[in-house]
Amino acid sequence: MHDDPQLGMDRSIESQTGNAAITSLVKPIAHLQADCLTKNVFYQNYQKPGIPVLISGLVHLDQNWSLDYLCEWLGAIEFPVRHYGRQRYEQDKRTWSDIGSGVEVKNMPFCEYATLLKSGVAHEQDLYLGKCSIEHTPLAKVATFDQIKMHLGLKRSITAWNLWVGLGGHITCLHYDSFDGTLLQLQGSKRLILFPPSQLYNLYPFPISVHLKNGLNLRSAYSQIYPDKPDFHQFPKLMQAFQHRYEVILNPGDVLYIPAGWMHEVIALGNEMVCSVNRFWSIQPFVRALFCWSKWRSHLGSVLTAPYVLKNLFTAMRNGDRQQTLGQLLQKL
Ligand SMILES: O=C(O)CCC(=O)C(=O)O
Repeated sequence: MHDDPQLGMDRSIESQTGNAAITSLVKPIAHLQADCLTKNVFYQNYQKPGIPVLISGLVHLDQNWSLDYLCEWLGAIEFPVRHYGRQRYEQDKRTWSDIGSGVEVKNMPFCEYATLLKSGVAHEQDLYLGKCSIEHTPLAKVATFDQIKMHLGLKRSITAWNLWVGLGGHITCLHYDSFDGTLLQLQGSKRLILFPPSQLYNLYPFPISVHLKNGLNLRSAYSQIYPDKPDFHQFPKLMQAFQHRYEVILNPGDVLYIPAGWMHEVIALGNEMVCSVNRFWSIQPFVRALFCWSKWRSHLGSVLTAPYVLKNLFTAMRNGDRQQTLGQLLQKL
């Protein structure tokens, strides 16, 4: 199974490390128009070997997915908004105690979040509405994202469609998922940096033992490095990973297929609201799932959360706030 395709013209980038500039290549992701992509071509060339592909023209967005439009549909519905805080990006990630869905969240109606986006508070505090299911919202009725499932012949979804809303400048840090994903851009643009599964250990993922101490707050699926400001002294194996660095820009209507195990960092571009939806799918064919070490590694990490989860539940039961603790745990899953 090859997971590092030569898909087009490479571009070189320079990174500064101490006094030396390191030149490495950036590889483009394959980019196809939906009408050139049959189910069979998608399966044989991308899904079966587990190779990302950018597809344009698959979804026709007949409205502007502006903040006002989202407010019309979601206004009073409460969502957990993640509070990342800007200062964390100045720190060494090895000092972090939470990441991704493990960070502190505040539940608020969508319209309140929209006000924070407009006032600049969301930018100052790096607030992000990440991976929120739209299944039980009115948006599920208007959104016709299932064209993606039909066109690509995807089977067995693991999640419903999830909403991601934030401001340009927000970064979803380098991580991999245990399932295949389809990310559809609705408003604004995103830049993604990707690395194939073969580079997992050259990207310094948090060890799975972090789950013993931090439960689901810190995730072993995340990398400890910053791909846009790499520190080759602290993380020397990164030089090898950078020979396998891919980049792609997602614009409204574009769909990116991200196979399980591919590390990806997602950077929202511009200064305005940026919005996408994604959905996770079981890995097909089964043989790719079987040999997807990243997936097994994540499952092992989840098993290691057990002592932390039990300890917290036990404490919550003693303090009488079992329901709140259970709710918080479920939100992190
Ligand atoms: O859009 C984002 O911020 C993150 C999306 C993502 O990580 C994914 O689709 O797998």
